[in-house]
Amino acid sequence: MMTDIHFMKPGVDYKLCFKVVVSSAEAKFDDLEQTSAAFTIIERLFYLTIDQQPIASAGAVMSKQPHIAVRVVGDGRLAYPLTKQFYVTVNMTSTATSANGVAVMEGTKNISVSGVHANFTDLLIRDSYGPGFVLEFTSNFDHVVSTPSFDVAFKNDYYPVFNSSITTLFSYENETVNTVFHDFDASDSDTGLSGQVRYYVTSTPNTTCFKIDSNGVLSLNATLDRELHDSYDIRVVASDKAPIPYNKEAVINLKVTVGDVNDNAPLWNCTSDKLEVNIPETATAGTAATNCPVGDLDLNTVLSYRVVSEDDSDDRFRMEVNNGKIMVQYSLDLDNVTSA
Ligand SMILES: [Ca+2]
Ligand SMILES: [Ca+2]
Ligand SMILES: [Ca+2]
Ligand SMILES: [Ca+2]
Repeated sequence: MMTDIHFMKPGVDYKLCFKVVVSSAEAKFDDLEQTSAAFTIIERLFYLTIDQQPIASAGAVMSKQPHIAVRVVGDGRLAYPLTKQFYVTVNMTSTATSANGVAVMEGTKNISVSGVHANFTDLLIRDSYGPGFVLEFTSNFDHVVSTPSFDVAFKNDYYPVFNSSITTLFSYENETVNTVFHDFDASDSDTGLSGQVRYYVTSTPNTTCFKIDSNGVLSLNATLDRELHDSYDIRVVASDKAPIPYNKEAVINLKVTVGDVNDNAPLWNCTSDKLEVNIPETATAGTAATNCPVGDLDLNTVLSYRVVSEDDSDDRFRMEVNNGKIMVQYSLDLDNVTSA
């Protein structure tokens, strides 16, 4: 089976003649000859395809240059051999909404087809970035093909890098606003906006207690209250200044522990500041008349109790210093007072 026969010129009444040729003529092969029916060779029609789509960052030679191929209408095969010289010219259109200027394409925009390929090598788009770029390729025989709309990125090769790996911070509650926690520093190897770093901080639970300035100094923005939150998970982010979504970020996750300060007065666990109790006169000495302990929101609180004033001339009650219970000290039976 022959697989690579081709015809250089169109025409009619072509025939293919096949016969056996042997090195030493022998009469028995003389009649092994066959001629095909007449057929017509029509002119090949061509079209262009984009075999490599461009990938571009603004201001830099495209990291992937467009590669164009000439193919045959019908079976789509590469158009080997081309008998005429082909050229391909590229033009750009842009509807980029985030463009920061008028899009300009530079580089060699008209190249000759080598074999069946036109591979651009030095195209670059500058002064604009964002989605909505289209390249249109036209041959000198008016074949046209266009890329899908594509995105020109803002050139940004490197992520910011923090120079510290701190993971925990501590602060007592009630520290004054602007108290500094840490001075972060991050660097970025790009040039221009892509190499400049800004900082921001977020926290869980969400709070505005932390702030970070343009130099990376993390400090207190509002007073902490350990009784509200005793720790925070915070993210310190260094982002370069390339426009979103082309910016790159580095993150440090920190646990902030809030230390306790004795900033709460004890509170009776009662609903009012006046407590009335009824004690049967049969209550014996050592019975607790009340048990209304005190709570304190602060940590590790040691409480002591004392009576400030009393109307108990018979000394029938006493308060326990360590737990605040008011105990019956003598029998309340007025007819039979005995010592406890
Ligand atoms: Ca960068
Ligand atoms: Ca507090
Ligand atoms: Ca406290
Ligand atoms: Ca306290």
